[in-house]
Amino acid sequence: MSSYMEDITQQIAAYKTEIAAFRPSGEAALEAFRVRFLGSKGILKELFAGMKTVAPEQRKDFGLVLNELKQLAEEQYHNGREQLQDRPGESGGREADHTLPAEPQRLGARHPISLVRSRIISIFEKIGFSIAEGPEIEDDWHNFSALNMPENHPARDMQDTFYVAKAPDWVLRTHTSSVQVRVMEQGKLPIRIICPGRVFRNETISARAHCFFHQVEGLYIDENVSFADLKQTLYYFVQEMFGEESRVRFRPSYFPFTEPSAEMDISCLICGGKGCSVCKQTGWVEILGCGMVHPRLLENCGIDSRRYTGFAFGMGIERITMLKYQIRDLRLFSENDVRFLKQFEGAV
Ligand code: 2U9
Repeated sequence: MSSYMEDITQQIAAYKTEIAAFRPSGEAALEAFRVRFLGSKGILKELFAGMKTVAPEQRKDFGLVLNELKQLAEEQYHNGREQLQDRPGESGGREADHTLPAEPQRLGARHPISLVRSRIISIFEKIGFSIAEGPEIEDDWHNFSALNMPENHPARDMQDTFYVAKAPDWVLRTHTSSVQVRVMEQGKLPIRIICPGRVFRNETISARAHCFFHQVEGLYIDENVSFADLKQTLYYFVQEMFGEESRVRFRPSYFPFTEPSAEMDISCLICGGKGCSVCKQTGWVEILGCGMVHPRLLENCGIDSRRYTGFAFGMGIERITMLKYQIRDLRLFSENDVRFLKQFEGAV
């Protein structure tokens, strides 16, 4: 065998090994392979062109070897193309088809507490209430003393309240009334605010109670504010929140911060007042507490109680939400179970 034939045979063996081992890393690598071996100025073209320098008696065998090499290169090229097409992602593979319909975008759902909180806010905003917010960690004065809750009041007990520090006392606020106190202390009258926010109580967790929940409290202080204003405001709220057929009733009650005080019930949403298991056969369900602001509170905050009067109310957002959406267990609100949360998709 001539030295040219020896050299070229070795070279062909090396090409064969290289071709057989080829696995494209991406489109660019596959194209480079095609150009190198199968292109119009590629290795195979050059090898076939060299045929004429091969001795005539060896030409047939040499041709067979070259054809085999060409076939292998073509096979590897096609295998490589298939391999890239099966591979997802941008490192090669199928080009993105922009004509296909878009993948549907999954929107999350608003949390039911957030939905109801927004609804309550917009109902009161329509009649001139603005929103006030304050700290979740409060001092003794704003959470208890200013609100006519004396030293020995049971709510101050460590069993009921989370203390962050003692003497001086700092607590996780047990209601958003502390925000109203802060607004009253600013001394700008009249006041017409609602105070939404998270509150904390040292309760055993159950279907009906939790160690944190959400409140919206309201306060209206001006000259000549009466219990009739309170009743009409809350009646308007109920009609907007629960529908025009809803009826309300007020029962006398006691709170240290209001005098007189009342609890407000609405006609049962399930039976319309006929009596069922939800309303315990009474036809009524309690939704909030309210009353005329105790004159001592006004004075505590530097407001002249002979000139000004006011009403206040407080409700638990969880309670309103449970009634509105017929939710039986308060713990569902904080368990983050998507099966529960998904049910509020699309609610606004
Ligand atoms: C000031 C003056 C008066 C707020 C009020 C209630 C009655 C009440 C409860 C409802 C369910 C709390 O979430 S709940 O447990 N609230 O019954 N809240 S009157 O009275 C105030 C607040 C601030 C300065």
